[in-house]
Amino acid sequence: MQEGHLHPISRAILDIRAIFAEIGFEVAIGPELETEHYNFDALNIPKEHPARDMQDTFWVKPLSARKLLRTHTSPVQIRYMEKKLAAGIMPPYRVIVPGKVFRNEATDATHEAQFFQVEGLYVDKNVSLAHLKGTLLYFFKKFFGDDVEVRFRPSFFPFTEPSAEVDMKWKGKWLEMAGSGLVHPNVLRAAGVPEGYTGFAFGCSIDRPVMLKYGVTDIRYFYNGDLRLVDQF
Ligand code: 2U9
Repeated sequence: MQEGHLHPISRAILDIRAIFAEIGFEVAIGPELETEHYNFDALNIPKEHPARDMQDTFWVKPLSARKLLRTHTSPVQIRYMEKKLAAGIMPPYRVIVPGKVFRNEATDATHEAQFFQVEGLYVDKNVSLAHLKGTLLYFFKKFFGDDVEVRFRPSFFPFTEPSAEVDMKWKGKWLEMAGSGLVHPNVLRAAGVPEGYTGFAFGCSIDRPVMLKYGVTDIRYFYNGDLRLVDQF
């Protein structure tokens, strides 16, 4: 008998939701068609930043409307915080946002113009890098197995300060897995969060961990509709 199967990315999103639910994170979703304000301005990304170029971002016509296909799921966390505050709900906020994102770039075995991300946000009083590191170690252990290690390398993102790349040691190799940091005060301010709160955030592709975990060698297999991929899961 022919049986239906979940797409491996859908399977992974269910797994990720369950892992974060155990530590009190809720799930938010939001639009794939975004405004320049939510995708860039509210995230402290400068007007002249190269990510805003036509070469990196799919701008939607008419260009004067300043609408685009979101390049990350971060605008959803901005919308989430605004909605909570408008309802009079103060932090703590714990939320993950899994969803599709778009980048205007050439494709190859490890790059696609569409892929999935999961981002996380925790806002509270006295949030530190220790909370961030503990949360990501917990996540990678649950997703890949108990023997993984994580390490942080200093980095830069406009929306976090300080920022760190997150590497995971898996099967003896260090792999770059995520970006992260403490939420930039400008970002919390733009969302309307009162003084006295801090937060951490991270962003991780979903495609890459799924490729690693199941040995998928080309990201494009996820999007070409060939059921020989899905039938293996
Ligand atoms: C808010 C504040 C901060 C989310 C973050 C990254 C670092 C990051 C990349 C990982 C691989 C994107 O899929 S990828 O190419 N992401 O490096 N993302 S911090 O920071 C936020 C999000 C929302 C309100």
